Amino acid sequence: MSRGRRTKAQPDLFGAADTAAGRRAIDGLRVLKGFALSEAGDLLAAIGAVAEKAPFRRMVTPGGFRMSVAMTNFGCAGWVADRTGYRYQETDPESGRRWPPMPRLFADLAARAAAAAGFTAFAPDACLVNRYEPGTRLTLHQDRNERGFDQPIVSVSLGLPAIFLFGGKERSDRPHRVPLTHGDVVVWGGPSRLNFHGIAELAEGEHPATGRLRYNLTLRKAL
Ligand code: MD6
Ligand code: FE
Repeated sequence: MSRGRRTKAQPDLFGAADTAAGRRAIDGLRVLKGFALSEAGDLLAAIGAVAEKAPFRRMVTPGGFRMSVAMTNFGCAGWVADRTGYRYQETDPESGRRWPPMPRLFADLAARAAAAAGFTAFAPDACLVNRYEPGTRLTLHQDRNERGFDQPIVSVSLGLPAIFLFGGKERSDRPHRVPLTHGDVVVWGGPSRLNFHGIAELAEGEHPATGRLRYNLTLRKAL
């Protein structure tokens, strides 16, 4: 990764992204432990507000499977799945209206996290919100519906802990297991941008901020 190269070692930023085999971090993946902790309450309040305008829904994949994770979007573009495919679109297919605008807080946080990982001037136009209950999971996938892959993706974890599965270029590559907890921010870009990844089945639990739920925000430059 050329733009994402950090100039000096910040071991705590790598933290959980270290491989079991050694201290080497996973290429292109930065885990900023607790980066969003002080803003978590505001982020959750905003998620509650968006859900009133664009309710969480479980989308159906082109293969005909209903996803176990419920989703909604903020921003100029929202990620959707239906029987015809996966794409970003400017309107919510449930209502026909535009997605609720991205709160300033989200774009600011994403830009700060991206900068901390070496990506300057990140300006997201899409924020996908995932909601997990214990027992739900996100199978290995690639994020390739964005128009370009030079910008990173900034991902914020809230509520129940999860294991982020970070695989390779092939679906069959055995993934690393990266634990993510409330307030963690992942910045991902560069050479592994198109690697397969997912979320392991969420364990049963109760979180003071979200109860029996995990939320994940992924902020992207989609258009
Ligand atoms: C999640 N995240 O954490 C699922 N994709 O709920 C993703 O699929 C993801 O965290 C691209 C970049 C960062 C991510
Ligand atoms: Fe993804």
